[in-house]
Amino acid sequence: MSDDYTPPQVWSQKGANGGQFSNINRPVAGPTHDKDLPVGNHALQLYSLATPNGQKVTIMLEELLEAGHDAGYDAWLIRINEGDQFGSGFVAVNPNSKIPALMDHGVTPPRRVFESGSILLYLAEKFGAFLPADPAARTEAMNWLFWQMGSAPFLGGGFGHFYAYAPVKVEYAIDRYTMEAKRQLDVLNRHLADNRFMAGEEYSIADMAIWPWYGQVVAGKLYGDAATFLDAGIYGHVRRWHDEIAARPAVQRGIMVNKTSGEPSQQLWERHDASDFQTRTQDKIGAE
Ligand SMILES: N[C@@H](CCC(=O)N[C@@H](CS)C(=O)NCC(=O)O)C(=O)O
Repeated sequence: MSDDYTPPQVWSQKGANGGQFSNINRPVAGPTHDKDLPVGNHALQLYSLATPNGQKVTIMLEELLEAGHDAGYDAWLIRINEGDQFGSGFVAVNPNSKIPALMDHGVTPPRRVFESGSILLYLAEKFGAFLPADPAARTEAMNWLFWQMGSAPFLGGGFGHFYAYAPVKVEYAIDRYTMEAKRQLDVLNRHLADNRFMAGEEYSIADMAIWPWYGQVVAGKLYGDAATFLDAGIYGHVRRWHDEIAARPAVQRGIMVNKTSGEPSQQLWERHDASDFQTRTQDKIGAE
């Protein structure tokens, strides 16, 4: 790896590039191996991992249950660093081989839903929840949901990757994506100065999409010391909004599902029943 690279006329793969995800990066789509996905007892089957994209959906499912909806679900662990997303069963649910992916067996024939924003919208419409009924507020929720889907790759794939994961620290790349991450945080901060939630007074799927990324980075929960590097203290309105949402019991449960790192008491590798939060976390399983 050097800083005087001249791209050849046609790119070709040279093998692992040494990055944190080099073992799963590949230039082609499709399955690498045959593997069926497990199916549990609930209508909704989630295949995921507790990255910010995965947490959006488990937060939504726990919020639906908390609000009394019949949204029971099984959450199965997809270990992306071991290539589970390239199994034939997973690719049939999401041809893009990325978590989260959902199957709804409550409809005939069973329906696949992929892309976290699509899953949030699907669940919001299915249960008639967390999407404002008022057309103006609903449009605002959709504006911010789509903003998140377009913007987060700059925060995660751009800033997070080059600041925390790349095998070399490239000043140009870190500079470019830090500038954009800070600009996006300022977009949110200005909006949240005048709005309690993203779509106004009502907590919605737009908040659930944005919180695990931008909320968590401001709270110092993503990419090591990124909050210090980004001078996150200046985004006070984002922090106020983060803290209000972080206090919700459904959010506290949602971020534990399919989590494989951090405090063992906060890791629920698979979720099949509400009682799993009390009985199946890694501190309890490890002690069995
Ligand atoms: N736009 C997609 C992005 C999903 C995504 O990037 N998932 C990552 C984890 S956060 C993944 O599965 N990566 C595995 C891989 O790239 O092979 C969504 O929002 O659902």
